[in-house]
Amino acid sequence: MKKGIKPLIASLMLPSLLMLGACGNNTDQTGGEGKSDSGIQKRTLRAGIGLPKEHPEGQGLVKFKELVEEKTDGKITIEPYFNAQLGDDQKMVGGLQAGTLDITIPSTSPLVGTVKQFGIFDFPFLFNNGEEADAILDGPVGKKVLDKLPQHDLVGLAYWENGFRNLTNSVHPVSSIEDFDGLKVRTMQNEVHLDVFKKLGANPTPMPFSEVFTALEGQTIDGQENPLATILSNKFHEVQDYLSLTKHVYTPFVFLMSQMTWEQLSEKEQTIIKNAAVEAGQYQRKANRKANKEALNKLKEKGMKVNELPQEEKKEIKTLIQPIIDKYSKKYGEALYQQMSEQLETIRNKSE
Ligand code: KDG
Repeated sequence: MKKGIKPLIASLMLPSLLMLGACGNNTDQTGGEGKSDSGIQKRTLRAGIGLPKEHPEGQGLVKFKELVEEKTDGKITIEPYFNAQLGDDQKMVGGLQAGTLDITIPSTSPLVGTVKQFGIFDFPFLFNNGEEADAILDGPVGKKVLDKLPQHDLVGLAYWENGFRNLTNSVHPVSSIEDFDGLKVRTMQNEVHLDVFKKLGANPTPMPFSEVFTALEGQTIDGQENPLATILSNKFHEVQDYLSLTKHVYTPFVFLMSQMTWEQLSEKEQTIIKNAAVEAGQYQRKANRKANKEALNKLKEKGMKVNELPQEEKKEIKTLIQPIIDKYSKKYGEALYQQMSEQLETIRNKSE
């Protein structure tokens, strides 16, 4: 075997081996005893995310762990895995569907291949602020989308926040539509994002989050787009010179549990887990907004050249990409999109 090939194989196999470990332990805990309809059984639930522990998503998962272990007197323990140790988002979601992993909290964007309705949250410039996003996601529209998950062996317990996305690249500042021209931009595996960046003249490449830093470092792509806290906590400033404050899309996280795991839980356990996911989500949203506010100055201190995308350019982009929204709102459900638009209009009228 070629020298050096063994470490490569080992590193590729690690997420699967860890996932199998998760599967074995979980089955041991609950295998022969079946479902208890009242009490709380001793069990370990394994949760994987793609971001670092110090990112607000990681802090939210730690909060969830504390809440569950406190409310079950330690009978249920949560074992967190960070930094895509168990694989990228789609691989971890597949683990939930296969019953080899219990919990993951991905962005909704790469889930559109499973539940297409998540795609309505990917429309550019949809929300003006986090409060609007909370109202939609925690309201009837967000619930309707979560209700599609059980038919895909998944249970959605809460929405958390990834946040408003901004563009970084290593070529030049982006302050007009023309500046997108030819930029090799990594996007999430999401058809709306791909179509939008193509329409702007960029050359988009869909890629799992776990591969982005290496691709930027190797300059196989020029740029990527993410919320500021994600840019900072993943050290993208080390391989990107320019940060353009576009806030072009708001991305939710969704707290997912394997339906196989969920159905093993008693009603009491389900209530504790659900309430902990919601409470940790409120905590995570607050932490995320604080971290994103603070990240901008830290990124400037680390040498990133920062510019705003002017409002008139944003208006021009909105007009340019409207046919994409028309196309996908039909695909994802005209009535659902209409309901979301009407709820947003009501919120905005009240705030005037
Ligand atoms: O698991 C981490 C990803 O879900 C999150 O970082 C998604 O914004 C994201 C991206 O760019 O993939």
